[in-house]
Amino acid sequence: MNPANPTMNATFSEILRALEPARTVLVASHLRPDGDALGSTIAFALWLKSIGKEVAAWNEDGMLEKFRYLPEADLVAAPSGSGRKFDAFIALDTSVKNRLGTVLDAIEEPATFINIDHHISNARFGALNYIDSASPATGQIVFEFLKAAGAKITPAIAANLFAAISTDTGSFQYPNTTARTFQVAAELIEAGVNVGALSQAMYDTQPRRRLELLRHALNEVKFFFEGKVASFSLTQADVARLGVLPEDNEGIIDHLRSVDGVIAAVFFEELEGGKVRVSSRSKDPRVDVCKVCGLFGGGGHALAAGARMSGGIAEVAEKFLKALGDEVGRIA
Ligand SMILES: [Mn+2]
Repeated sequence: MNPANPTMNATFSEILRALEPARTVLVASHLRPDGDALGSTIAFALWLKSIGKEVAAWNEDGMLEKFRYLPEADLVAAPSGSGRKFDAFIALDTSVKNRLGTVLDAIEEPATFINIDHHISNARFGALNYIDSASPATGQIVFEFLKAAGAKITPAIAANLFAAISTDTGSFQYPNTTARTFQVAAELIEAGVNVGALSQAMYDTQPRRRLELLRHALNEVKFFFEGKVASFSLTQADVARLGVLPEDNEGIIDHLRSVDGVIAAVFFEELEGGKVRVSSRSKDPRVDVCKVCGLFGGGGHALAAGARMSGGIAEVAEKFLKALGDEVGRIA
């Protein structure tokens, strides 16, 4: 089943053929999941169920509270058991294998390991890989795949894919949003998405503690390199004081990036055990934050990337900002 050239994508029909004999299938996505990871997972799992497969949909973090609005959200569970056997395993939206986290600890590696993703830094760890870095969301690839499979796009599948694509494109605003993305969105709406209700659930329903986090971020924001870079930090002490959950952090960085003159924004989050989670965003394609994160063992997309670094938060911030300054300086 290994393609002769690991840098080449499997075709949709090869993936379909590989799935055909499978009775039990596991679908999973990266830890600290976003809307694309969870929406794609549920949509794929719903289709597999509709064709008679026995399906598990797992994420290390289970189903996050803030994505409970996704239809059939209960399908997603945290991994359970050990040495679990599945005939096939589909990893979605996951750039490197270890981002599957504890999902990997619970299973025996299946023969049919399928990796579908849109991260340019994807390590092609599957036996069958379908990586399209031109796609703005894994959800858009899953849509194309389901169309190729002749799947019926039910309202629940449609809403999950719409949420996946909407959240990963910043609501159809990021530069990788193409005419095709809007065509796919239109087809999903025709298949039964209630855009108003779904968008309100996605963008206008945040817990108050997230506003407290935003207040903290706006108080703490610092500008560097003549205002081209903005960053803020969140320590464990801040987390305890504000009572925020890891899932609250998503999107706060966009407020920094949105400032006129800022090209790149960075968010440093102190984790337990002497680690720091770095999230970075760029709004100029010439400033490649994936490259900068790559210097520290991370990855992602050119305009949105992350890394986990060891060390104190101040020391990590200094190191990262220096490297980012070099990248930003190249276009000055
Ligand atoms: Mn994604």
